[in-house]
Amino acid sequence: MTDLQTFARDIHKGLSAPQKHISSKYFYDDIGSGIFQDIMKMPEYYPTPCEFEILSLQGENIIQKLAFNKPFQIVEFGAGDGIKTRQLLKKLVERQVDFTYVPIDISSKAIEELTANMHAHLPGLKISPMIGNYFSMMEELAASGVPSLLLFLGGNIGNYEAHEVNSLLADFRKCMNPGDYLLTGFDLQKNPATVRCAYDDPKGITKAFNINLLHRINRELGGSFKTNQFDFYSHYNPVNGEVRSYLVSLVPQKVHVRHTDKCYDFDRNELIWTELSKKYTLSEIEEVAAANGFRVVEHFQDCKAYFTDSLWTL
Ligand code: AVI
Repeated sequence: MTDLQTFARDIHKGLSAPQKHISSKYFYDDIGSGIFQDIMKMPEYYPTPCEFEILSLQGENIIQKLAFNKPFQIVEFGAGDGIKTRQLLKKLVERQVDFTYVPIDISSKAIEELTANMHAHLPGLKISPMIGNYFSMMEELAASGVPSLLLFLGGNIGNYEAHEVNSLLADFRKCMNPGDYLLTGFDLQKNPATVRCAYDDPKGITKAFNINLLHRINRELGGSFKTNQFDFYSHYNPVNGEVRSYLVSLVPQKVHVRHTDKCYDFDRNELIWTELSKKYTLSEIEEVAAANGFRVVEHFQDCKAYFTDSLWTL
């Protein structure tokens, strides 16, 4: 199945379900990735500066916990622009540690820019990029047998539902050997007002990020969405730590998608669920680690304790 066929199948499934939904993984076409870069620059979107602080100020402490006794690799899933990761890599390059950085990203454009950037800022870095989806790369990595630190940063794990977290971690485990490490970024529960503002910004950048899903369906699948007939709504539930985001149909309407040759009916105020952004407590993180066969080495938090990069081992 081509990527376009998979997209069409998922959209059809999501828009014909009783609770309509579109997976947040479809946010990230070139335009959506650009909007996400803008989100990361918003003053309200605290996760980016918090993780930057952790990797800049605590990079040495993280490195000290790694007990590799031969050359190793640092494999980053969903590497993006790599600016935060560079803070950690810089420390290793300065210490002349023998390692290779293996960024993996689905976007060849992102990988090209990242590689050029890393070469410019860290000329001594050995880098061996991979383009593709994580899962097809995992088998290759598992077979290499090179000691590894896996990075899954940015709080991306928060976009996975509980059962998906378990299968993601099972996949990570499959490409790890005893003594390997996994460093995962988790956004932590905090004052609910702080979380709410990060996902409901006054300039409407997060709204544009969500509306782009509809533009994307129009562009790639021949959809007939009138995007001004949809609004955006996000809600943080501080009891379970879940931000849930939705598109809201402002009028009763029918939308046709040429590629699936189907019509979808929307009631007034009907929702399309687009994203889960789960905020964790430290004890939930420990439970998730233990339930999936990992041992927590340490949580590295920013000074406000808004975010943690948690280091686990097998
Ligand atoms: C990529 N991910 C961790 C972001 C988040 O915070 O859930 C995506 C995002 N959605 C809205 N703002 C940012």
